[in-house]
Amino acid sequence: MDALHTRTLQQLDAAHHLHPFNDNGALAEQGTRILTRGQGCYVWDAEGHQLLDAFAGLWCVNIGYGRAELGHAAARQMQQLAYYNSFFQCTTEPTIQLAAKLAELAPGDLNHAFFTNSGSEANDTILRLVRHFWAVQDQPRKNIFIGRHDGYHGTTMAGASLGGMKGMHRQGGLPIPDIHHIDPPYGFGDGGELDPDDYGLLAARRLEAKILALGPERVAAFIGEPVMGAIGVYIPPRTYWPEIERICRRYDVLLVADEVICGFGRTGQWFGAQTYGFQPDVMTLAKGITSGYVPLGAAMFNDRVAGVLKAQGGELAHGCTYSGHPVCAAVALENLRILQHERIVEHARDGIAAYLAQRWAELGEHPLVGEARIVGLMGALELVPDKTRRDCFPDRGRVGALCRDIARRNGLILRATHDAMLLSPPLVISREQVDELFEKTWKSLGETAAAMGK
Ligand code: PXG
Repeated sequence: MDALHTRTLQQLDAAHHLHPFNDNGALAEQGTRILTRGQGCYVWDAEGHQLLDAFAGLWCVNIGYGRAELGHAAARQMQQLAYYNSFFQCTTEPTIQLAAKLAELAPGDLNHAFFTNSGSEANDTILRLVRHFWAVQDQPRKNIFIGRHDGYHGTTMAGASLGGMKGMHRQGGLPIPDIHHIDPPYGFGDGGELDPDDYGLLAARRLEAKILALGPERVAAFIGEPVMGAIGVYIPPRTYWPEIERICRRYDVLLVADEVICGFGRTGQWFGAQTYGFQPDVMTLAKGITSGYVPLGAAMFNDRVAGVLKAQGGELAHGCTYSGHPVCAAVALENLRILQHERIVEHARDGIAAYLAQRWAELGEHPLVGEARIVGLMGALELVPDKTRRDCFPDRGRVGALCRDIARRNGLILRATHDAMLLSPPLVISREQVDELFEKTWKSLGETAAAMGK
């Protein structure tokens, strides 16, 4: 793209486009970065720079960029039947096929899909339908959801309320009523010198204490990301989820896994719940379901919940114009076909995860890194002022942003949350690209330290 055209677009963007999760005043001054092309694990910007996308867009481009088959699937479906809805006793073939495919892939008896356009809407959906599930069984007061401080479940009123991001709660009067939060499992910041297995139990038992404080007859569900993504890839100890599951069963609290990031291979299994050995009653999906090629989300319900909704729920007063959109469903089916046919999840787990973990651990040797953690193809580097301690930088987020910008100049996209550098590459990343990732990250850490005068 020529420089003049790029500048014109930046001016139009500054004048007319409000960006999510940006300081729009500052962005308009600075000029947005325009991405123009993607192939495999790389994207190109308007200035022609090639960038290794170690973040898979926004945790979503699991099969990598540029797979023409997905475009063909969309074009075929658009020509045949661009749109029809799933209201009023209707639906379309790809929508049905996708519901059946998800039931086959999802663990246990999560056999029933409700479609949305995003992960946020999937979480709105489960909040309403789970409350309805209890209400039609004469338990309308069993309506409280428990989430985690610093959890991320989207940006709609319900999604942001279920999440525990304080900065989000401050905008728009959140959380909405009857949503509570417990502290997350964050070993690096909160685990002290405890053995990880003991810390996992301790962190999980915060749920039991909260349920008992509220009264089990008030608590409808617990929701959590198997690995907390946006806050900084908090990887729970292996004791955490089985204990959460035990507690949920004991008090008849539904267990909701938000698999929006973890789903479709990110943690090395198809779903994070499989990596951590627990069985959700309800699961929310988005992102990797289409590898980000088109928007789509889904809520999956087990036989118990769907059975009650079908037998006693009456008309579900819930749904979007595009619930089960046939073009999005066709693209999702093609994406899932490729993931299965090319054994991409297995490749990620058996072929690349161990090598990536080894190189990621080497980055942990860097003087700026307090901890390097990783599960499957999802990791974080905690940047710290003093490697021998776990203190944060006083001006939280500044060093992370600095490192992110330096990495960008070095041809690498990493996300920064506060001062943690986050990793979530396309699952198709090769060994050579892992080496490139290592080199560019190491170099960027060095330049960050130098820029800080270290
Ligand atoms: N649940 C989880 C676990 C997510 O990570 C959502 C729900 C919401 O999905 P939608 O499709 O409505 O965005 C997400 C989204 C970040 C970042 O900065 C993460 C997300 C979205 C935007 C930014 O890491 N995750």
